[in-house]
Amino acid sequence: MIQPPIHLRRSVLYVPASNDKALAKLASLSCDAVVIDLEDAVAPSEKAAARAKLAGILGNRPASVREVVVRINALSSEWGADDLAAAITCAPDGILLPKVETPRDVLEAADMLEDSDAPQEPLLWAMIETPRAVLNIGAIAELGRDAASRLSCLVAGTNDLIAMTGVLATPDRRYLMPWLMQMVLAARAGGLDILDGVSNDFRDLDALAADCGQALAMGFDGKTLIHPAQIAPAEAAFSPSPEALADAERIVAAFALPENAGKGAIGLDGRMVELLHRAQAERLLAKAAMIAK
Ligand code: 1VU
Repeated sequence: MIQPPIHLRRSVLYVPASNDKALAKLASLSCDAVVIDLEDAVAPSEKAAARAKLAGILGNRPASVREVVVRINALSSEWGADDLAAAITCAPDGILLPKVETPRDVLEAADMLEDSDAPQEPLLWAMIETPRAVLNIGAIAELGRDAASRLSCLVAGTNDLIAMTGVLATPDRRYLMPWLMQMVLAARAGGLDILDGVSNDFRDLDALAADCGQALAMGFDGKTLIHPAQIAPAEAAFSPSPEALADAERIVAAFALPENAGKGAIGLDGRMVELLHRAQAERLLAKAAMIAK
């Protein structure tokens, strides 16, 4: 199993590149990543103007955001190639590709980055939001094993998936669940991060907290967001709890005892812990250290 590098992607906020007020707000926000959106949040008549703003936005990166990602329009659309070219010149940390349906869709963007002599970053993020993408998810995620693909993160696009399949959007997401779990499994197989889709009711923070708790239990690394009020609940849900951290410290300390040297499995507090649990504990502690920074 591949252990991907640890990124903090608990809270990932979409900001429409056409919304000057929201862009100005960024300076006062702290979250793990922002996605500057050129796609769905931007009307066709505003696409070119929004794209022209990228250099200014990236040149004035918000200080308390770890990653700045640009969501371009699909490369098959009339705007995609210009969006990608503009994004490359602005050197974001990532480029989010919408409507990815096959590995070829990712490799096409990776090839364009390679041809432009872009450095190791930007990494590529891929939206999984169509029935075809779900059916091809194993092959898409497998690209995570090939560094040349630059693929780093999958993003569930639940709004599109609901619209395109006709499933009923229920609060417990029961009809989406099989597809979301397929995405999580594929992401793990490919060594990729995976983010949950957005919660549209941005005033209902209790419902958001429930969605985040569910996404954490399903194995997601974080949540995509549409409003600043959603940042704190997402970060609370996807940060290791004090109890989990205390347990991780106990596991690491137990394996470090001289009597446990060289052992693959030990007893701790009446349960078996194995080296895989120590590896999990170390990852959790490393994540907590990144958050503390
Ligand atoms: O405090 P201020 O008045 O200065 O700022 C407002 C508002 O500008 C700001 N704000 C944001 N800032 C940064 N990023 C955002 N996404 C964002 N949203 C709002 O926060 C202050 C309070 O805002 P508000 O409560 O008055 O809300 P508004 O009516 O201004 O905005 C609501 C919407 C939903 C329109 C806004 O939050 C928004 O545009 N969100 C992002 C929509 C988007 O990007 N959609 C596409 C991605 S989702 C998708 O494609 C699914 C896969």
